[in-house]
Amino acid sequence: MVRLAVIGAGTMGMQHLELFSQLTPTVQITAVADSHPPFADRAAARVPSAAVFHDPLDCVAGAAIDAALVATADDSHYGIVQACIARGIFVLCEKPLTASADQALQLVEAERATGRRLVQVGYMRRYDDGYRRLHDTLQSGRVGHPALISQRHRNPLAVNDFNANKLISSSASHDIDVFRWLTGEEIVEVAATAKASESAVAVLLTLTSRSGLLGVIEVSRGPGLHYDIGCDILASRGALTLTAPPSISDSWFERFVGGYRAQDAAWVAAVAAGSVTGPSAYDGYANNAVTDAVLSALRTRQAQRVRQM
Ligand code: ISE
Repeated sequence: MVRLAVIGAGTMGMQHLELFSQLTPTVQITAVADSHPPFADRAAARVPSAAVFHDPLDCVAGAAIDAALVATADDSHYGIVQACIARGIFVLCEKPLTASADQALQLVEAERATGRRLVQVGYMRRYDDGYRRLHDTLQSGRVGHPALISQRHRNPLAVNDFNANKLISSSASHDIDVFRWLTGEEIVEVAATAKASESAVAVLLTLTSRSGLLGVIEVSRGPGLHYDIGCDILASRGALTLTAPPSISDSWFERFVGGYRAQDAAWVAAVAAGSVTGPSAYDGYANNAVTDAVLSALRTRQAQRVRQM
């Protein structure tokens, strides 16, 4: 049985809490934490037996736990994950792992110093049926080698009011991870351009991998958009398209609930077995390194090399 803390009880934290509640008896939520007291209280109301903390770091330091799910504000991930590593606690952290590649690299090194894998990053698309089919087909070699991966990531204004920078650092981190995962290659060069018009924001990214594979990502938000995710692959012996579930809603959680459920269940099973195998701290670091380069490309209006160890 895995004793779990749910740290961060905003929208995403509460969704994870519900998914983990369905995994009893393998997992027991023994602690909940949020620095916003009403959020901590609503999590506590859902799991009355859990200890309640109003400071995530107090929770990591003092709760009776083996593992933590971190779904707090993006810029707080670094300190919380660092504390989990220091205490030897398994941690599933929502994306992005940290706010910069430098911070993420520190986590990679801290985890390495423990001699075991403790960190997983929440790139849940790797657990989605449609993306898994794309991955399996590419691995089988049936369509040859990928040459171009084009991705579409549109958000309804009602659930996403991000500016261009935040669309890149938060939303596009999924698409960046998909590119790395499907190609099995690191991204070495990026370019970015953005256009904001009233409440609509569109960002276009281009990616080039080490061997020259290309990626194009449109990430946007605006009035009249539905949550719309697409992925098309041009490969040397054929083309592939992501097949989506039949009902498309405006909620990213509904679109990806299968992926979140599979991710959380696989993570708990791995923690119970004493090791984690999903997206690693290094994946989080590589993603942060690409994001840093993309933000710099947007600022300078010039293509940028990705600085990655
Ligand atoms: C959100 O933070 C997510 O994680 C969703 O998966 C993503 O599609 C959305 O754009 C983000 O706002």
